[in-house]
Amino acid sequence: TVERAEYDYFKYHPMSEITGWMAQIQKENPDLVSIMDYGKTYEKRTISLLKIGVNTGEKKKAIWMDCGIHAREWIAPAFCQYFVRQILDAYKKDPKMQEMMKNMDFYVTPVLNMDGYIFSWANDSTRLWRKNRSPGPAGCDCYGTDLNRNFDANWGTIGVSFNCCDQTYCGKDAMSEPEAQAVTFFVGTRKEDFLCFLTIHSYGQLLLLPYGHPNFTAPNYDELMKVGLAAADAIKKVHGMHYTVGTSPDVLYPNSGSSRDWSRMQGIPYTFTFELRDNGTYGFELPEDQIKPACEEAYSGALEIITYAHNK
Ligand code: ING
Ligand code: ZN
Repeated sequence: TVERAEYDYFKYHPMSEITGWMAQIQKENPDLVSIMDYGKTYEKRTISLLKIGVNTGEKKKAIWMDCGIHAREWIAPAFCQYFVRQILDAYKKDPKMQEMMKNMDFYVTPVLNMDGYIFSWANDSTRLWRKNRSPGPAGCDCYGTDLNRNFDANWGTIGVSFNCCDQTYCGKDAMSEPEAQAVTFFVGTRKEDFLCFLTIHSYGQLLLLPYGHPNFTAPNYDELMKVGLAAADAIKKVHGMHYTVGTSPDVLYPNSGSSRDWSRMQGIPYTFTFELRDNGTYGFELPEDQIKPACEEAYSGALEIITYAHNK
């Protein structure tokens, strides 16, 4: 047999390697992991997720995690991969993870905005690409819609741009983009199952809760704050890093059309945006030697939220 080089979780990987990694994880864990294709990008790439859990034959609760909705935030796909490895490893020895994987399925999308991610790998001048790669409307020569402004959650009302050249261009209509449609359809058709919707970004070291629109307050705002603060405490214990918890208007600025707001409006109770390291020293170009600590602390925070949701 040919010895396969071990996957390096502490380097950034191009899309082709991440796709290969997904296949490898499925092959190595056939009883726990399956790959589901649930949409196409603008450039017709297949969007896939890993479904991870024990096949009990019963109806199960579910956890959503997506990474890489913004192309340049490379630590996010690295985190999704680390997260998958950690829960599969924990399953082997940790009775709590065994219990959680019996009761819940984890749906993890390592790279949602695949076209943008590939573009950000193309050369130095495209490294900081954020949006997807769909062309603008007639008369506008720029490319890309901000997928985290394109969801059907008070779409186009605040914290967005209607200029297709801007970083926060919200698209022609709510849900105009195939990547946003894919998440909407997949999660929307199973919304009663999902306890958590975790969407992973960088940077800023924040745990953001709904809503991004300042006129609306989540019905469980107090509980979300409590859980978010517990997650920030868990994060701090790992490497001493400080994460700020709150809604985006309270912490930074308001926005509309985010996937987190949409998922909360669908009735999913525990919805958070993670903004991973750092605080701006390196920004989107977080050095590879910080991948490990960034993932370790974020794993601890995510697990705090997931465990709370499971036990509730
Ligand atoms: N931040 C997210 C964005 O979509 C966000 C979330 C929204 C943060 C509003 C703060 C205020 O802009 C990044 N980094 O993408
Ligand atoms: Zn982002």
